[in-house]
Parts: sequence; C-alpha cells; structure tokens
Amino acid sequence: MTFPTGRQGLPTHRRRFLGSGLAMGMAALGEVATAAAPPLPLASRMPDSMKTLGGADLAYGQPSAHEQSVQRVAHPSTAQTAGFAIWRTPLQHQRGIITPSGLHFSVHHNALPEMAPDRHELMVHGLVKRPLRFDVERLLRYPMVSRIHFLECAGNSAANALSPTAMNQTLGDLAGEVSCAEWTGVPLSYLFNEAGLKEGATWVVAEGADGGSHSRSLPLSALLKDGFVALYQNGERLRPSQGYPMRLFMPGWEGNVNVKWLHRLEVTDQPAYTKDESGLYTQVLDNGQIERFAFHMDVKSVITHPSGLQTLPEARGFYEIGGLAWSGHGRIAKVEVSVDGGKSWALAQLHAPVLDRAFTRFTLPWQWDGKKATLMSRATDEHGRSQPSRSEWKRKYAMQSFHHYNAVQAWRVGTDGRVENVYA
Ligand SMILES: Nc1nc2c(c(=O)[nH]1)N[C@H]1C(S)=C(S)[C@@H](COP(=O)(O)O)O[C@H]1N2
Ligand SMILES: [Mo]
Repeated sequence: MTFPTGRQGLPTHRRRFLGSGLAMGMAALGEVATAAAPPLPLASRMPDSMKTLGGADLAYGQPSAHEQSVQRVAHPSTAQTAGFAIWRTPLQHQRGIITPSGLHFSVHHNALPEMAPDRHELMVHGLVKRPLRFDVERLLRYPMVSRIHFLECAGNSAANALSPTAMNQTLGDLAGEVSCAEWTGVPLSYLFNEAGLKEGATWVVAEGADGGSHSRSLPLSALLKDGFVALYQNGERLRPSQGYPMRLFMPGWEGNVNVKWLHRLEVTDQPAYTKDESGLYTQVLDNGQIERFAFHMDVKSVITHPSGLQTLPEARGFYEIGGLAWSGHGRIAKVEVSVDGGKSWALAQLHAPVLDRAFTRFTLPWQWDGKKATLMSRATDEHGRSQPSRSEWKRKYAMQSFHHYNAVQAWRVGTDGRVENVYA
C-alpha cells in the first residue's frame, strides 16, 4: 500500500497509531491489509446459474433486484410532489467518485416542472450586442467540454449544524445533499462571445423555467472562466431531477446557483438581489453581520464506511475505513483519519483520480480492538484550507445559521459494533 501524499508526516503518525490499534505497520511493510477470507472448501460446486439459461435483459439497464434498498432518501417533511422537495444521495453505499444518475441528490423549490425539449429555449440578453435564443437542438450542435465535479447544496448537513444533540441517522440522511457526476455541456464563454458583451457587463442573472422562477446573480468573470450549460450527465442527457433539458453549472459553487431548467441568462451591471439570494441563501454570522454571495463550497469529507446506523459484523478485526472528500476551491491535498475522537490522526490513502472540485476517495486500514472508538476524517485542500471542528464552526455563525456546514463528522463505534452519529 502506498501513500501518495504527505509521506513525510507518516512516521510520526504511525508511531502514535500503533498504540491506538490501527494497522499501519502492515501498510509500511508494503503489504496489503485485507479482511481474511475463509479457505476454499475442497468440493467447490458448480453454481446453479451455470445449469440453466438466464433471464431476459432490459432495454434500459437497472440495478440488481438485490440492490433495491439502495435508494435516494426523501427529507421527512417532503412529500414526493410537494413544492419544496429534498432527495438525498445514500452516500454510505457509494464506492468510487461518480454518483449514479438515479441516486444524484435533488433540491426542488417548486417541484419538478414538466419540460418538453422542443418547446424549451435559452435566452441570452441584457447588456449584449445581439440578444440570442437557443433551442435545444441548436445548443446540442455547439462544441462541448466534459468535467467531473461534485455538486453540494448550501444546506447540506443542516441537521448537524442545528440540532443540539447529534441525530442518529445514516450518512445519506445527515449529509446526502452532495453528489459527483460527469457533466458535459457548452462553455458560457462561447455563448457570451457570440452575443457580444456591452460596456458595463459584470453580472449575469440566471433564471430557471420552474414555477417559482428560481434565479440567482453570478459574477460574469467567473462564468466566463468556468461556467457552462450542462446538457449531459454521466454520458446521457440530464435527468429531469437535474434540470433536463439544460442547467447552469458552476464548479465548486453552492448548489442553488446551478440553475436547473435554465431558460434565461440576463447580462447586467449589478446583482438582481433575487429572493433566492437576498432571502434564502444569505447567512447570519455570529457577529451579526450578513454573509451574502458566499458562492464557494468549502473543503469537506465524510467517512462512508463505517457510518451511521451500520453495524460492524464482527466485534474486532480488520476493517477498511473509507470515505469521500471534496473542496469547492480545488483539489484535495490530504485526508487525516482519527479513531480516537481526534486525539491522534493518520494520513489516509488518496485514490486516483484526484480531481479539481470533485469527490476524492480515501481509505485507511483499521485493526479494530473491539473497544469503543470515535472515527473522524479531516480533509485539507491544495490551498491549505481544512475542516473546522463543530464547535469552531458554531462559533463563526449565528445560532440559526446552517448553510455551508463543513465541520468534521464523527461516528461512534460501540462495543456491539453499532455506529452512530456523535458530536466530538
Ligand atoms: N430552477 C431551479 N434550479 C435549481 C433549484 C430549483 O429549485 N429550481 N434548486 C437549486 C438547489 S437549492 C440545489 S442544491 C441544486 C440541486 O441540484 P440537483 O437537484 O441537480 O442535485 O439545484 C439548484 N437549482
Ligand atoms: Mo440547495
């Protein structure tokens, strides 16, 4: 096993870890730590599936019938058809950096609009020389870029931000308003260049075609550099939940600026201060000041296994601790993992590819001694930004604030192997 980042830090970490039960010794010797498999029985028999003809396949593939329990989880107060709906990704089941499209989280302020691509248009207007109108067919003919990026709702992990006692829930329930996908679409620079920008053009108001006209103002310079109109998600056209037939995509920025069912981009010389930015997505700091236009999602990580409401099958022995880390500012540089509630930390292995503003997978072998343990992960990005503790985060914001929560998540493993959410 190799440790691609922060090798220098390892010996100190290792020494501290041997005492606390982590299998770091093995890793240092270049062996791969595994959960031991039982020996093969002498008479290994032919599986039944080899003795009969299989069943018919489907025109559009579906997950195995045995994986039916892996579903998005609706926010408890959200009926499926309600105007405001939150569907969370069951992150505890994700291994790898791409979230399957059917499990991508969703936040709808005005339910799921019925979108017919032949009637949908995107307007580019305002401070431009030639106002333009694109139907879907036309936009599909433009050159496109493909980017793998996470998308996270500003309100992700709100329960951990607000609840005075830790809620005993799954990772998906607690922090599943984040997913990572490959997005393919047309860079906004192509469309704005074609329209021709006028003097004074500095902001863009993006509006969705859903009932409540979800809209946000974004600085033009950032859109020209990084923004695109996404038409494809994981190689196929966008799912309705993700804004079919097109959405705005701004890598690393809070979910709500990624306007779905995008139908209007108005170039302006100032923000519009729409309800969605002046009301919903501003946040009060502890000093009483208001934080507005906090676009970037900060560095964050979660241990996906073991995680909330899971039970470790054996009361001691080898387990792999694994999870996902991401930062709205760039690449993940390192992830540290603790099994003793933050008293000591070891460097986890980062798995390639380590991409800019995307999920990065991390793992660490763990030899569990069967005693109570508190697992934590702490990510640092390439700019040196690191995750705060929960109390550090709470000190920065007012009591009622819950957006942009990125504090270290802790899981308590009980002597019975049960895993639960704790504040540590
Ligand atoms: N038109 C429109 N765009 C929208 C929303 C919406 O309700 N309407 N919700 C926003 C919010 S709050 C988030 S977090 C992201 C979620 O994107 P997803 O549903 O594709 O995960 O979409 C954003 N774009
Ligand atoms: Mo959101």
